[in-house]
Amino acid sequence: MKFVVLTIFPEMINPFLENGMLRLAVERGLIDARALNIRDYADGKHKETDDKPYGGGCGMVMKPEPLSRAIGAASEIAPTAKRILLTPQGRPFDQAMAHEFSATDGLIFICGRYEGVDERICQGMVDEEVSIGDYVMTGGELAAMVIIDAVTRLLPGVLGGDESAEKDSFSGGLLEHAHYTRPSIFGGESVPDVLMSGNHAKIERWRRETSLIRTFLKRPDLLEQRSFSREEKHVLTEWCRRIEELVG
Ligand code: 4FV
Repeated sequence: MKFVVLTIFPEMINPFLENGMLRLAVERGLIDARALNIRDYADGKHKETDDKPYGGGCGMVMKPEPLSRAIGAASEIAPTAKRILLTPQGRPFDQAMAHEFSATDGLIFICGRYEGVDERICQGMVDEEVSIGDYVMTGGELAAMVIIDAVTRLLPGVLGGDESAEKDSFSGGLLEHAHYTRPSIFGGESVPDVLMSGNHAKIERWRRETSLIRTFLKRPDLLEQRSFSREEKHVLTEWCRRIEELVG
């Protein structure tokens, strides 16, 4: 899978690609990721990539010419890649979109700075606008890295055998169950006995049940659109029964 990040700060991106899971994915040839400096496609001795906004007002806007050339160069590297503009106005990024993107063969990220990019780029050279959250950052670079990370870990062969994306939070629409490791007692708190029982059927049921209850307690919104299995209905009604018993 190819990732091309268009930015005026490639030095923000390269260390990210040279560490951890991303470095392994590059070394295993599972991804081809690079940053292109938009300034390399700017004109004049000052290589301006931004200018004052027409109509006045504060802040600067990214110029269309350097961006359009950089997008052209990126499309030569990854001809079928989706061209994504990172912006608070975009489609909210989530695990479902991460899976959707992981099924494509490439993504080109346009990282805005200042007030944003000239609208003629948005209209003519962008396939999708994506937002990582309802807040305003100083640039799109962090958003590009968030998406590259969440997508790359879904690619076959990236997460080793002992790690799998299948049991992720949000896969199956539920938050992940609690995790414990040695020591068995820490801060006076012991690990739930079921996890020490070696009874995998019981362990799997405990994990499904705690995922469901944690989701109910922490992110009930995730359950609104969700249909429940017979076991899940039983777990939730059992909890309601106990609560009603408690409150009498
Ligand atoms: C953003 C977000 C974001 C807005 C102006 C870049 C900045 C600057 N990108 N999700 N939230 N972008 O705040 O994706 O150009």
